Amino acid sequence: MSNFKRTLITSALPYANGPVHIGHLAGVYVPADIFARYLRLKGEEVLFIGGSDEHGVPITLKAKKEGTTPQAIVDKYHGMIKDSFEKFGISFDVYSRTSSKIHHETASEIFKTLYDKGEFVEQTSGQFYDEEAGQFLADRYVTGTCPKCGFEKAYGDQCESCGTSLNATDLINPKSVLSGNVPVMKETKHWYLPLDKYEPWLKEWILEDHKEWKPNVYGQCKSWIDGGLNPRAVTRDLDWGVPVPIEGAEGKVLYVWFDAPIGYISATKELTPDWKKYWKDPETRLLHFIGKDNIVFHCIIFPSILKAEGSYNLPDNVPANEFLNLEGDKISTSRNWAVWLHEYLEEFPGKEDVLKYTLTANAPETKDNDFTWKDFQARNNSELVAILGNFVNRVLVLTNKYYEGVVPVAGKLELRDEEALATLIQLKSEIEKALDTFHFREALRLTMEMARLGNKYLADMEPWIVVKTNPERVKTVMYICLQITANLTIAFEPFLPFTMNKLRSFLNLGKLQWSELGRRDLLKAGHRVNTPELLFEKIEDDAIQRQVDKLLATKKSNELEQATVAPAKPHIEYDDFAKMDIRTGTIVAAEKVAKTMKLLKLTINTGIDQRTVVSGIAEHYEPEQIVGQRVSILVNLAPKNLKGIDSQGMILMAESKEGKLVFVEPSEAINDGAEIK
Ligand code: B3M
Ligand code: ZN
Repeated sequence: MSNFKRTLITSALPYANGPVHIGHLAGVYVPADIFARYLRLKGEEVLFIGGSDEHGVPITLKAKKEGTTPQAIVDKYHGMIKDSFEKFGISFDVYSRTSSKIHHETASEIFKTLYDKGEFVEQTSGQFYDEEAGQFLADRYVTGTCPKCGFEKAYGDQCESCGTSLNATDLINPKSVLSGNVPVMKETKHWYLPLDKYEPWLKEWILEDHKEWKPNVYGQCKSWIDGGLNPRAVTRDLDWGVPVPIEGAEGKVLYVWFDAPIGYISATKELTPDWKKYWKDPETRLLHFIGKDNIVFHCIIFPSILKAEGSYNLPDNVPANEFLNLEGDKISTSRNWAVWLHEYLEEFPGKEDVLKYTLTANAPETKDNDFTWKDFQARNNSELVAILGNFVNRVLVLTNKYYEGVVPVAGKLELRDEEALATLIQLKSEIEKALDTFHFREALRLTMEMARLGNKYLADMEPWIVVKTNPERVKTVMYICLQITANLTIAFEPFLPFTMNKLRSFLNLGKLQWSELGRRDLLKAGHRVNTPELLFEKIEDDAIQRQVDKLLATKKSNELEQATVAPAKPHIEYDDFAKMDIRTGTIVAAEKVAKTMKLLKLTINTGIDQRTVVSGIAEHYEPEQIVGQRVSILVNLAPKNLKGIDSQGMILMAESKEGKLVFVEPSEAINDGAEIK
């Protein structure tokens, strides 16, 4: 970290309108936590900042939907998110929230400074307004058809189907979410940050000076900048948020993306009176851990705000991740397609580190990745249990068995011993290199190599055999194994903190520093270790099946919900309708049509006559089941020959949500032959 004295790590502030899921964890919190723990282990000065993002339209909409206040919504989810992060072991130095007083003050102050410096452009423009609700319709308060892809439920700020970012006025057939009415246009004044003005500076600062940023981050920035930047409104007509702190702005609040990143500053203020050191001393390195959908806000908009303000540090790096999918499908809160952290913690108690491990081993660092329960099970059973757990367990069991738990004195080292110890040092430098450049997957893989090395060394040395002929040699072997084990407590500490705590207690060892990694004397001869328990438990098939079943049930219920009513067909004239002769009737006989799956031959009493109709309902009804069934029948449909049978008409069927065809049944009071008109 060359020129820096300390590091300030921020992690995206999750919206407090729902719980946190594995996508959030893999994208942001797990890597940020690993990095924070790593730096602490190195003895560096570091702060790790988190908090809830409690403003924005999704929160007000959720409150409306649940018939409560936005404050009640954020109180509920902030508490829930904070609690599950804590139990999961995300080691924030502070977890704050943007509805706090200190945040309102900080955000207002920064807005005011920019306003006073004349950094904003004031502009009056037409915005959608709901006359019935008496309210301007910001962002997600308007839905309509996406002009790009035709998706009918696009929001006023974005189409979730094709990802295009939109203005409400771009939508086709816009509708107010509040009343369902077509909104009207009304003039309103807002303040804009003229991003175009920052373009030359951004070009230099990012495209020239930060070529080392991850390709996905750099690439997104480049395409935004190359596409040309436009002034961006930083205020909204809304009654939930930080009030715009100037006269003539009543009923307006700061745009959530103006205030949310300032939340990092407020949280630091909440934590320490020394906050300026972390934000204004150029010797502090600022890092933003985020997901890819937040790149533009953290790399372009927030830095422009800070630049305009003038006294803050800019991020040195923004190691954003791509997205994690779940069992091949995009994670979605609204479709409940997610593994929720609070549920995981309840269903897999004591297995926090297993999830961290899986999410890191499979982290979406360079491309979107998939989480599957099968992979989760395999990572646990064939890596954590079979490699790390197995090695540690064998070493401790043998130490107890041969030496009553006392670390033996090593004899002269052989080449194999020296090689193993040298590999530790080699791996250490590779792990450091990976961690320093935010390659957490690779860092974890290399760390696991250390455990593999121990496993292999132990298997090759076969102390359980050698002990019979050369017990002196076994002392050396076990000494080396114990040193490798002690080294693992350091190397795995950033990744598996709960487990390493446990391992240290088995070893009777305090927490060591990163600088001690690679040493061959972490456990001195004569030191006593404890009898071990298992470090990891096998995860059985039924536990995995329960999770898979849970997702299947979600999928099923989504499908049912999504089977929406088909849209109305275009208008027809009455005369078109009047041409149809639809009657009430009764099925008097039914039989299968030979050599077909779908067709039944029905004899129907239409009141006019008895006639034959071939109908495609054989997959839904057995013939004997429907004799006597009342039906509606179109009697003047031109006859048609189907499989050699003359079909004279068509019975009307309706399709249920589940896809079953059901009869359109006239009421009992009506005789066969009545006209339906
Ligand atoms: N709450 C968006 C998100 O959760 C937003 C992040 C704010 S970071 C300052 O994706
Ligand atoms: Zn679209």
